Amino acid sequence: MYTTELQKSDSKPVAIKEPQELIDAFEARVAADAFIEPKDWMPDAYRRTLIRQISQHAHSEIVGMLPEGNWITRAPSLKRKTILLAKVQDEAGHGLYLYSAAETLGASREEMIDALHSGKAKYSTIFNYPTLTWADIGAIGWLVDGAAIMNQVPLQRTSYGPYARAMVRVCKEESFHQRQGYDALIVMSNGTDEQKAMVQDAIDRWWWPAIMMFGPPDDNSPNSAQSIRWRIKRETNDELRQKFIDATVPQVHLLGMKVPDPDLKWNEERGHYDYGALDWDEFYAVVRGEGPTAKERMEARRKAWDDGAWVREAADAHEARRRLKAAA
Ligand code: BYC
Repeated sequence: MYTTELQKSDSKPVAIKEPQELIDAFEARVAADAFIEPKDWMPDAYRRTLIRQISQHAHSEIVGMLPEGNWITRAPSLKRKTILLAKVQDEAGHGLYLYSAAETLGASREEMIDALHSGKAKYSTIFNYPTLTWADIGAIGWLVDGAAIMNQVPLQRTSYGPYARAMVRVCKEESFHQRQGYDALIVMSNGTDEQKAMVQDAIDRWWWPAIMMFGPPDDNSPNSAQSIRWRIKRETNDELRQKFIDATVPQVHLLGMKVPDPDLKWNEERGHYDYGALDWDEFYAVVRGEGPTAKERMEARRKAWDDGAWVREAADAHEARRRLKAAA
């Protein structure tokens, strides 16, 4: 059923049929909700889908450190500074678990980093928007990490074991991130008129990009059907988006703020909020790398990689010396 594409020297891809008994055994394990582990046989397309999704997820965590990292020195108090510092460090940890999970599928760290830096690999659209005020940092914790949790809780039951296990820890940490963001906005929304206006302005700018994080609508999501079948994705993009909106609208109201969507309305019959049309042209433009801060983000990532070269070289030299000593 599945085929592996191999590149021949004349560059024409050749489809190699995968053994049916292996496919059947794999599908039976997935259907029984058993985890697929690194040494288990898996269809090549499953492996490639996971490498794509997990590495993009890792890139999002690492690029996601930038908009918040910009605010560590400007946080309004020592307490907020320590919280933000811890949060940004957590995101680095998430990136590392995820790169390691992708490595168990045969992807190398260099390949993945190179794909990010060359613009070949995607990362979440949300990190291509600027953080203009302190309220934006609250909004990122609450809305962006909140959307991430909604997406990642089902991924704790994704069919690939190392990815599922990484998600357990990531979700615990994201839950702290979400709360600290909301807490910062509760304080501001009980503050001066100027602070309240900053909170509303942050919600106005982050609401739509946050609900776009779940990806294109289901009828325009080329990867969803297969990923759901393989139990990589456990819920569709639109299902998760709806859950997030339903959970978050009351939180906006609790802050005394408005959702910037004139079409938002509780639908008694569906038991869900109806919401207005998303600007999918904007989404695809940001996916193509045309977001407001896309260039700045990639420049910052490449610079961090180049500036860190001496650390990688020192670690390699240390390891070579250790091996030499062990062999002596
Ligand atoms: N941004 O067929 P679809 C965080 C792409 S980090 C960019 O639905 P799929 C945090 C998609 O890749 C949270 N691209 O795809 C960190 C595909 O293109 P390719 C990050 C997007 O994979 C630091 C194409 O559009 N979370 O929270 O079935 C600080 C068609 O889409 C986006 C994850 O990465 C997007 N938003 O579903 C604070 C979660 N959406 O690859 C916070 C793991 C779609 O075919 N990932 N595309 O060229 C997933 O769950 C899934 O990959 C997605 C997309 C739901 C995102």
